[in-house]
Amino acid sequence: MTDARIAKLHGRRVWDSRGRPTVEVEAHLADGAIGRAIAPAGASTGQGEALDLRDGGPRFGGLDVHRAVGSVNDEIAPALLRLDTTDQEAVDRLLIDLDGTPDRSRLGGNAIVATSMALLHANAASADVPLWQHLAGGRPVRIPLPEIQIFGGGAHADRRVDVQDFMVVCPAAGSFSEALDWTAEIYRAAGSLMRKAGKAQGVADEGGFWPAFDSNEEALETLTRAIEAAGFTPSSQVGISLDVAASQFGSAGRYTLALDDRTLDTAALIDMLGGWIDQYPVLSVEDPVGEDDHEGMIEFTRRYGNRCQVIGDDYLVTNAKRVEAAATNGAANAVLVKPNQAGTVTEAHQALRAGKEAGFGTIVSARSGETEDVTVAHLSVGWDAGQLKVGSFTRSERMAKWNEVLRIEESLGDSAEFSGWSAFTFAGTEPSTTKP
Ligand code: 2PG
Ligand code: MG
Repeated sequence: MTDARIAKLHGRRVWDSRGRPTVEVEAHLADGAIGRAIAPAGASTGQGEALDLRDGGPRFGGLDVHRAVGSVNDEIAPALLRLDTTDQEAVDRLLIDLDGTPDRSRLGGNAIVATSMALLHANAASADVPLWQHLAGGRPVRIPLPEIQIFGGGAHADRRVDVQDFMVVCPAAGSFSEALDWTAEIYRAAGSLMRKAGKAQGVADEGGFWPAFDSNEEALETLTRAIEAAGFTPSSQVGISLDVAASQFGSAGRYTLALDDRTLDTAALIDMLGGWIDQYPVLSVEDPVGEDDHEGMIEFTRRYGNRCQVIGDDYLVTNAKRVEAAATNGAANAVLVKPNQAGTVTEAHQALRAGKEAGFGTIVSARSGETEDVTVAHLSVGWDAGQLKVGSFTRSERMAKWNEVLRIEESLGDSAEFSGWSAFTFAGTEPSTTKP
């Protein structure tokens, strides 16, 4: 018989993909159901994000998490013991109140998000359904369009190029599985173009190539040629998605490019990005200007928001109120949803729902510091996000998520609907189902 009351909550210290300590929480319910989740960690974090609790001091660069693990075992576990977990919103509300700070700095965003996600998993296990299905609650879902990194830059590759993520999207693929097939070919083609040009240097934080390019444009050029070399038509079949993560190289009005030591004002940065949209098959741009550059976001969206997706990540920090304000001001047309940026599962869902209500595109996203945890794969399907971003097409902490969506797609059989072009909500999207 189902009994979703908490019998035991246990926090432990584990390690993430950058070799840094992080928090895992295991939740045991009275009926024997178990849920487990691990907190991820960002490198290019927005100012409004929930704060991780780190130990400070000399060990592991101050990044150890004994205090956050202590929050779970010494405070959260006793407070939540015997609580019925069926209502995730009520559980998350309790976690938020228990912490008592606006940025989760007392108990730690890492402790809280791992607990929130572990309880969500336990609840799905108690109901004996896969997590995505538990979240969907019978509503129709789509299998997300994957945004997959080919080159890493910015804060994830020592600023070798300014742009943080050079990604591909394959909206014309017939299924998620086919989109991965296409991406695998493009990734191989990009690798061979780079080796031929002597530009292969290593691997960035999320597993994409760490390029020895001399300019952002060289990365865009190489990526476009890789799409073609793999046999696909840029734009109508495969597009480029960029995470500029502009807060990493400037703030309102003043941006300094690492490669040629140029300083741009907001208008010049927008012009430069606009030039890329004109010249390359760019379908999506994330954080085109700094997180404090409201006017810049509005201007960029006004000029290019009908030609490409404009995503707020650092700018919106998975916050429903900020999404509503951005919709009112026309300061983006899509929202990136990161559970640990919001703090709890419920708050992340609120931000996603606010995005949908505004007609925004919605993208569930992992972080640059990740683990084998595949929660985001289930959130993207169960919440019908339309898109999923988890980094590159290498490294098991990334592949674990792509592979989990493959399993979900297979389990749905003929009823699986791939979001494809429907993932994009900006005006002017041209549907195409052309295959190579
Ligand atoms: C982002 C993410 C993932 P980070 O900026 O979108 O690429 O990076 O987790 O470092 O914030
Ligand atoms: Mg980002």
